[in-house]
Amino acid sequence: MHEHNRKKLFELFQPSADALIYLKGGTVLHRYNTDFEYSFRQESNFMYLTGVKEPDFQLIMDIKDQTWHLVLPRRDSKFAVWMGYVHPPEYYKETFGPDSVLFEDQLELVFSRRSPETVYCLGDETADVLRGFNLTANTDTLPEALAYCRSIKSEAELEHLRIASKIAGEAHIIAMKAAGAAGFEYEVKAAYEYHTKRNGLLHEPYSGIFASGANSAILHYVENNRAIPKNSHFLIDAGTEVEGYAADITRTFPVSGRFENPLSDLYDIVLKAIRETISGARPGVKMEDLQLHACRVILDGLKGLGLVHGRIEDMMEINLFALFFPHGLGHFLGLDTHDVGGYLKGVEPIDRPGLRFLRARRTLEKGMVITIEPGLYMIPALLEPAFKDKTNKPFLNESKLRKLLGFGGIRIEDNLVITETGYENMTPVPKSRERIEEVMAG
Ligand SMILES: [Mn+2]
Repeated sequence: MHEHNRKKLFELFQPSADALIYLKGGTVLHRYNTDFEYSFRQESNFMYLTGVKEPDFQLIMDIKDQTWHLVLPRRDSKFAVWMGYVHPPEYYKETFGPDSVLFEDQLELVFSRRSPETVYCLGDETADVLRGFNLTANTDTLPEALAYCRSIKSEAELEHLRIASKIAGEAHIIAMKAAGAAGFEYEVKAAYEYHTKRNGLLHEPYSGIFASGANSAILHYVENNRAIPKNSHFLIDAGTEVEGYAADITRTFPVSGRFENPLSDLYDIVLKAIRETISGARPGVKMEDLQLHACRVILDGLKGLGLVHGRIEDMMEINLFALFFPHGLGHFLGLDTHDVGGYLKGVEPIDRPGLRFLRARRTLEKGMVITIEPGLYMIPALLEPAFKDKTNKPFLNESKLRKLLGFGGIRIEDNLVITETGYENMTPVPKSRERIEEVMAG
């Protein structure tokens, strides 16, 4: 897989150009200035090109002769005492198959002997290191080249993404079932993580959201520490990571296991929005058009419930949807949860409420992996000012909406691979009310 990835990157450069690619892998992070270490997770570009999961490695790819070289940290016996191992260079040569391995203190020698015209790197920090060696560093090309490579997934990458989605999906079902007997949100999180971690998946691709009741309308609620109100509903937005590749799934369900109003009616609106946008996903379609469609479905649904009134087109015109669905419809998914490549160079976010948070403004192509995640929220911080705003006010049924101010929100999120003719949905968690009730009933 990583050999394929390196080849893909090499192919973007003029062969035989007198140039190198130079990347630094991740280092261990500490909590403030203490010796507490966060568990190490490799930097995604480095992971993509090497598969090395240890800190303090570096990579040189030589465009001239299409070779690659792994740069090892110099580790002493003290490291072996504290960390339990010091592998010999041969271990890395055999495991990862580079054309050569060298130690970091040999880097200067290698650079001066090779003395290329250009070295492509990712950022200013690395560029400074290179300039220290009297080399010409280029920071413009490589980020874009890697984003281009990473935005279309290979079959091997898709396999990891499928497994991540499968296990995260199982964890969602387990957590749903645990919610009924749980007193606090973190108990549901613990049930979720018990499943991912016992499958050996020790990294979270993002801080999961385990939100009950009104907290489900807090878009980045990560405290996950409040008591679950009786008869409330619950929103779980959580994934897992397989060989660095992420799943990112959201489900919303009643804690009791039985859908009742107002949850049922509002839920069906979001369900319709996700079903219709998913079925519209195929090569040639723009993410922003899918989002606009979801916005229409949501407004139409709210109108059906008498929560808003007027012509849908007029509501679209004033972006009324963004009061209820203020975030983007989805994003690329891969080694990062919000994966690279969502915007091509020169493309800016749409300057429109809601849509400006769309993280992938691309025309879909085969091999892209995206999330689709429409939501519907009752957010007092948005609705209170809207009740007083002369543009929004005429469309809102204030008395009905006021009754829902403490309701919270609903989001449903699946992970899709774009295929030749449409999509493959990797997310194996039920979405319909009936199926969720069945699953929760055991
Ligand atoms: Mn997401």
